[in-house]
Amino acid sequence: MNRIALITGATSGIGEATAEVLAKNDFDLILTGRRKDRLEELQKKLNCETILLAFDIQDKEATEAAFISLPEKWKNIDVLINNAGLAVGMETIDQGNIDDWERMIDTNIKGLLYMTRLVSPIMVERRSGHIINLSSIAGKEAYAMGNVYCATKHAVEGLTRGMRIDLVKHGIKVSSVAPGAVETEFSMVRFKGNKSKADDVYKGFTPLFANDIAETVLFIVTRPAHVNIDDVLIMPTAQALSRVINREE
Ligand code: 8X3
Repeated sequence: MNRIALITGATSGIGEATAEVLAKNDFDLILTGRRKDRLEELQKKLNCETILLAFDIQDKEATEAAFISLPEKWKNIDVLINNAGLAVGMETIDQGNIDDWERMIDTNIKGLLYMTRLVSPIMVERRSGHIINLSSIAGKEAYAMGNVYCATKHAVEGLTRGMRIDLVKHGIKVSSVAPGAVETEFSMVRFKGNKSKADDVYKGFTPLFANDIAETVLFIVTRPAHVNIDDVLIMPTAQALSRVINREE
């Protein structure tokens, strides 16, 4: 029988690539995201059983309603991948846009908590499960104008450690994956659709691609029962720190 994975933010980037990789490796998938059309497009490409849940993870009631709507057997989630996350805006702290801050905090921290609060009690009851939180190099260091985004990813790191402590006695694994620069829609969102600014982020070096992270997730979820990968920091070869990049190409 296939294992069930729930992936938040499956409409693009790392979430979408992870869906594609897990679908080929004996998982059935619950895919969540705001954009229903994107979820449906993805579903067509996958050769596994899928359930689509379109809602905004910033909305606590909508998140709860979506989860409750799952058929009972689908609530037995083996792997929860808390992937939904975003960066919006890049300003110094004195100039920051408070709406942008709230969007990052509500998605990256509160959304992750809402989903975890719904899924983890069933894992506890079943004494089995694996939660993977998508962190970032921004969860390990701060950089200029990254302030609130970096803070949200530091929170993800702190929550990962806390969850692991709370859940260890129930046999539940908790892992975090922190990528450096991954070429996805991430920078288009951060720069609010400014394509040239977004393209500049990945200019002159080979960044990671979403599939690199998806394969890392696959490795994490296919370890034997007695092995947990606590923490992965995965960087492009050309990137030593978030702002130390060898742009030579
Ligand atoms: C995305 C990587 O370096 O832009 O999480 O913060 S970075």
